[in-house]
Amino acid sequence: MENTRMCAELASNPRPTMRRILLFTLCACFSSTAAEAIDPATTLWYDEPAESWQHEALPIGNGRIGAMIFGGINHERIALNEDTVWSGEKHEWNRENASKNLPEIRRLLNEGQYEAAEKLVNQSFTSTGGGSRGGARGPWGCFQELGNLRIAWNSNIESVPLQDWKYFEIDTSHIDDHRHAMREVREIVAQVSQPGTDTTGWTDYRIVDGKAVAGDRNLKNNQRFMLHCEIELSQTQVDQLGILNIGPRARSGKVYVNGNEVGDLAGWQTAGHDEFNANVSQHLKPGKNLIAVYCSQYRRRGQLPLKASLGPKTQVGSYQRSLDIAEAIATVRYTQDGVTYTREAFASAPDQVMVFRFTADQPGKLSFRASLDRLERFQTEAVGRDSLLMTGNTRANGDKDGMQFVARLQAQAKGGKVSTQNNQLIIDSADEAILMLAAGTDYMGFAGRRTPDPVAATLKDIGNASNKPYAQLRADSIADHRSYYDRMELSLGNGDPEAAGRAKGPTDERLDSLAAGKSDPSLATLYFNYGRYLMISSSRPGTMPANLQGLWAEGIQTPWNCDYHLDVNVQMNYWPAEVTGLGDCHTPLFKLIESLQEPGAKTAKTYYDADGWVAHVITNVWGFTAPGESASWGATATGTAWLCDHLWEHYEYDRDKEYLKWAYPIMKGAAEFFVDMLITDPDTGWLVTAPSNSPENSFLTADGQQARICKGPTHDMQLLRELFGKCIEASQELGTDAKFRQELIAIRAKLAPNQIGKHGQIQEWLKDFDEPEPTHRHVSHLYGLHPSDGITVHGTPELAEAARVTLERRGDRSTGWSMAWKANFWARLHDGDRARKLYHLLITRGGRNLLCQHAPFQIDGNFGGTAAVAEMLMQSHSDTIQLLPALPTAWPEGAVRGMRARGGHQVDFIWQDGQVTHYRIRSINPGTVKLRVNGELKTIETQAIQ
Ligand code: FUC
Repeated sequence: MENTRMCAELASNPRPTMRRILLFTLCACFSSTAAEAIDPATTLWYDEPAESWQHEALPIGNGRIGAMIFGGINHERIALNEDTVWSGEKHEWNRENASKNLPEIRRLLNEGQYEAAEKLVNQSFTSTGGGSRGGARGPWGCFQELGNLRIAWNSNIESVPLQDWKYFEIDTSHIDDHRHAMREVREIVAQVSQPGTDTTGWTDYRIVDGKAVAGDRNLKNNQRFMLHCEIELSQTQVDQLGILNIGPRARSGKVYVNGNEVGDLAGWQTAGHDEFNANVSQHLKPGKNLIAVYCSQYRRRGQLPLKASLGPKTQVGSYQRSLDIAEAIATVRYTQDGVTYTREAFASAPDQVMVFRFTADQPGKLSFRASLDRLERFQTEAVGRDSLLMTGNTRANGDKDGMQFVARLQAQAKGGKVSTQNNQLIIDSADEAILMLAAGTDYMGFAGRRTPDPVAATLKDIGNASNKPYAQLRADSIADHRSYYDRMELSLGNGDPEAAGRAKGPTDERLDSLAAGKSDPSLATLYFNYGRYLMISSSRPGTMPANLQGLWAEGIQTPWNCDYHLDVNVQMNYWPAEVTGLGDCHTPLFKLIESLQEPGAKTAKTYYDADGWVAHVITNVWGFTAPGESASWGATATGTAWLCDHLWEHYEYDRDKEYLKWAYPIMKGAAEFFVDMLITDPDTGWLVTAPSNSPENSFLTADGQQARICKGPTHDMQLLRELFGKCIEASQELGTDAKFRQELIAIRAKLAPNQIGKHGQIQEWLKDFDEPEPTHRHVSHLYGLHPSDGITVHGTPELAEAARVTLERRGDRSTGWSMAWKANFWARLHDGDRARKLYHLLITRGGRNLLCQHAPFQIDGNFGGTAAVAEMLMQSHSDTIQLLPALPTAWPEGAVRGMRARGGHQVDFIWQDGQVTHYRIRSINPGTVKLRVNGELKTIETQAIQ
């Protein structure tokens, strides 16, 4: 239990009076949750299975391999991932001789001809080969699913396959008026989903064994279809059947049974699974039944649904699906026909396998089939009597084979029998069954497993793991996870008795209550803890860095290729790492940064004829560093400076000079690039970047041009002040590069400063342009407020006030990550209540599984949310530790153990009635620190960390 652990740790390390007071009070703070079976601050749970991968399924991961667990009763889908499964390949994206166009682009910018400059950038200064636009099918590539482990439970009742369909295309292309076309579609759908519909003129469409054998055709963009299937059911079938399954490729649309709408085929831009399962038993009747599906396509091509069946309805009780984030174990439990079934799942880092255990409280009750599949390009074969091997290749470019991927599954059973049949594993009448899954690819890039033979590597993994008893695998996995997770602890209390009561409910009900304005401080703690859980699960030393969805992806074409965006997203992923004690989980990002130097040096030469190295807005696992394919967003070159801030921050928290010796040359190379790239703005004499964008935003000039390409946006200048400043500090720390340091000091002084614009806001561009979209999601010109510290409440109050105006003008509601960033901004402005408001918006507008929704699912907001709570409770920028700088009034009491502060400190503190009552600061190098606490600024001596 939370309090016991915290007390035990403190007790094992006796200290003078302050320590005893802390010990006593921390125990009191955490005692109210001690007796609960489910800790509401560390457990997500639900009373029904998940249907949606991105909104409901629960993630597990060991940093490298992971899964999303649905907890289906008759059919369980476990969506699998491995962190290197990428399509694409190495490619030359730099545009030859691009730098020849630089003088003209800059001339146009200097003359205020922004539209013309943008046109020229589009023609001559973007990446070649379509850049990221080719997605999963081009060389740029895309992170994608490994596949699915599917478990089908045996049932005495036969499913009815739905094989004979008819379809027709709804053609509204002759109607010019969009609204009229939509109305017509709705009318047609309403008519033909009714029983008794005339289907003359419809085309036959027959599916056998999951394949269309007649009427097969692809959906094109924006085509709309109706599908119809008639089935005759007996009274017995109506009594026993009821779960309608349709999938996996329908993208979006609706499903009707006998004229009743029974649900949506949800989808966004991925060609994902989104299998539709719904209990339709109340709509079935003896005799003829009509099932109708309306399908429409959002952006990408897909196919008509290929699998459809009507399965047995299930009588289950006491269903519970949960994820314990302190132990990293997912559990599904339910009772069926008097038997209680329990499934446990975890991704073990020490053993490099995912483990799934199935038990029942009566012998011989476990009978199921397990299979491995993927949306494309795979084969699954049985190996021996107890294993399956799925192999395939992603696409390198078009149909050419790319990297090889492997998933290997092995079954063990107590009692009963394990066999293979039709490339499936059959578990028959077992008392207990364990499935182990190993995975890998032959990607040999900057991180990941790096094996040329993933078939052999996975065989070894399974061999090693299967020699360990389950209890040992489980205990080792928990101990390993806890070695990260337990480094920090937070309590925001449980709130009043009503709030504490609500906190006992399922997570989705807690979300509804929070959205209705009811307080639940332990849900705020849960979301904070979940960010740490997701970090430990998706980014560990040696793994790939967490991408846009961490480690989890569904389908082949994933949103934004699930890549690394360098203009906020990948950085936000790592905001909570250092402060919450997970500095080693930060290191995969450093390997990515290191790997960009070589391709980035080529890009620096080709585009800017500059030394050093540079990357722009996006990168992938193939070393992409060129500008993005469109001038509207692709020209920002300071993503590299932002990445280097992370290199420095790691040093700030750890004070490890050996590490700094490794990191400094990378930072220096980034700075050298900007030294060459900067130009003097003829109007002001300031040094500015050109060309650039204020990330992804556009502006209106006084003469009515709408443009995005500019010079010296505030964001760039804040970043460069910081990069140069950190290089100056680092070279001093290392006693090196005195000459370069002097050069940087001189250049830094000439960088365009922060300016306050006509609304009293921080000006976003060098000139005070108007914004066509004042509520744009990016708030890049407040980089100086957070994560940087160029703008602070105490140091630059006027700029802090201007930052507040900027935030008011931007508004609160936005994409997931944008709200997370705003929570951090408000914390830096010391407005705890506003920060909490943004944090709650982020939580309540996310998935039921607490995954942040951009939408779609994008993990940066989860990490940004965790970082925001840390910023509300403790800040350590500008050489001062501040306790409770932005405490929301709704969190009047709480406790923190093990938060990290810049300078190499660990901070514990307790507060009551909004006032810090106890604190303790321990340091790697004990000495004096400046501390702001309860409105007082003082200098204190710190203790050594033991
Ligand atoms: C940037 C953002 C988008 C999105 C994408 C992945 O382009 O502007 O909102 O988060 O990254």
